[in-house]
Amino acid sequence: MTAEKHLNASPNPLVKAWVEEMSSLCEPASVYWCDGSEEESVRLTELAVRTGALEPLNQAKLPGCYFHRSHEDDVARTEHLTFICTPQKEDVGPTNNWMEPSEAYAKLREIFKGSMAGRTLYVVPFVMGPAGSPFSKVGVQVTDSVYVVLNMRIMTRMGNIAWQTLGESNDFTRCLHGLADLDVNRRYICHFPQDNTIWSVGSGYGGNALLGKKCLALRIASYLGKHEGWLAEHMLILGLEDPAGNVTYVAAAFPSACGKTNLAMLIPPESQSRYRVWTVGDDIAWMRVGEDGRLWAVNPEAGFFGVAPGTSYKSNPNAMRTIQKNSIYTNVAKKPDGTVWWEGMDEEPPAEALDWRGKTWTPASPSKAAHPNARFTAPAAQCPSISREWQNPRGVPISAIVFGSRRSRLAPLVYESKNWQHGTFIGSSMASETTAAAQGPTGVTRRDPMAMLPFCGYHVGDYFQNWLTVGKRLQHAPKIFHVNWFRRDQNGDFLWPGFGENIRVLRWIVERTKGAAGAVDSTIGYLPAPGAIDLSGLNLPSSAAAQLLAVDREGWLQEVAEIEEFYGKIGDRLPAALRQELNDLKDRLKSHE
Ligand code: SAT
Ligand code: MN
Repeated sequence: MTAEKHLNASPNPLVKAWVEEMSSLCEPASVYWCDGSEEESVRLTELAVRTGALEPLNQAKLPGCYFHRSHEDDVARTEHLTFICTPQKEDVGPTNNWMEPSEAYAKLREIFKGSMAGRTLYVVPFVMGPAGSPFSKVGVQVTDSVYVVLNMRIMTRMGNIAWQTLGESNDFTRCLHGLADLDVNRRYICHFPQDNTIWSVGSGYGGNALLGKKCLALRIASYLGKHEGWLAEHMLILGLEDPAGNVTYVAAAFPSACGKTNLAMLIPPESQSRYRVWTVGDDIAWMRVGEDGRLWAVNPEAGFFGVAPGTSYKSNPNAMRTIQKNSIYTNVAKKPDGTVWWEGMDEEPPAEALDWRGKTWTPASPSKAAHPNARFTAPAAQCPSISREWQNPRGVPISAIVFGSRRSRLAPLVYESKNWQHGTFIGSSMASETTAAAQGPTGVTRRDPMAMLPFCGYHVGDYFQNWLTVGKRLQHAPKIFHVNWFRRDQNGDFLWPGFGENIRVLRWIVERTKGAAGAVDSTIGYLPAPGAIDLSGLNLPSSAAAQLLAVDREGWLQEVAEIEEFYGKIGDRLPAALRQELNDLKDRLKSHE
């Protein structure tokens, strides 16, 4: 593994020059160019085991599976340490942290300087998007974390395919990542959209470190999408197959840890078994206007980085089956037999285990065995419900877009927007309760437009405008919906059973896109007509059904006031059309006294 041996791995002189520059900054002992081969994966996994970055799990029960424990204060994305670096502060808008690019480069250069002494710098070439797709983008990540390399190998198309895709072009995202001393006070995740560059230091975790994911496929890609006329969204993509065998594609945005993976892999209950859900993606959608005037989507990723706690054979059997082999488990609990456990796995808690910190845990322990944001990394191809179309370079045509939030009150189970502009308004003004996917308090309601609050790489007002502009180019625009599985009753219990039963709501959504299924007009949009959602066999009390679809006028007027406050922060880059939608909503609510 000498620098010499691998320096010719990329035929692209621009890549070579950039890697040399990064290497002279970080001063690693050696440079290793990844080729993405199976043989390489075996070798790097062995190395990771030798150095302690990975522990092998029980290879008879979980073949090819490994376990990783991250640093105790490096277990989730750190939004307050994430920056968009543009020359003008105004360009990042009110929802992003800003740093001036030369200041950011200087600050991070200080931390990177010599930080890889005695270590290996891995060059990880990768493609986001299916091979040969016009959607796809190339990135090159250099990193000193072998755990990151092995995760990138699952999450992206990694290796020589990237050099073939890139050719002699300069069109690649330059991703520099280093663990440095994992000091939270020297942790920065900086994006330089104008330079197509990402520098991340001081974290080895998920969205902070796997730079193809949130950093490239959302923050940088959303900026590219603005300039190139497409959408990069925090959305799952699924196909719903009806009993006649027709598949309708739906893209759905939910904030992190709100059930995107579960919805994307849904298995209908027995009573709905004539329907089937096919998984195209569980986290990110890149969407373009096709020549046919429809919206086409690809999943830029090749794997799932899913939340483990709560995942069980009951809540998500497809995910459980996906992660039985060739997967990396991060911050879960480890059982004495070398298998894994987490809260909500729906299996007897082990009498004794090692918790995510590596300490002995028993069911009597006051703390959780797995970190609430513990994760699995698994190849998408292993998913039993993976769609036949998931690697189609053309993508899949989207008939419905769904915005989903986690709200104990107010937002009904489902409603439909009147048109693209109204749907954009609904997405732009959505709010959700925070989860363990990001550091900070959980359960706090915050505006999270299109579930992109932490991921929009430029001014949120311009982002809304891009939605409206893309919509104008769509001759056959998808219908836009809002869902909320998380509404609670006065006792704090969930009103809706969720999980597999969500198929009933998906069916209504898909039927609406075909002009079927009944709806009634309301002040906030179209609600399902009584009986339009199939509730047979659910045993849902009729009061729950009514509560799920209730529009609480007082609550919505309060909501309007909060949206006004949020819109106020956006300032004059807020599209006038959205302000108009807000005023119209307010008028409708007021006139219904
Ligand atoms: O840590 S990640 O950003 O990759 C996962 C998530 O928060 O959605
Ligand atoms: Mn996500």
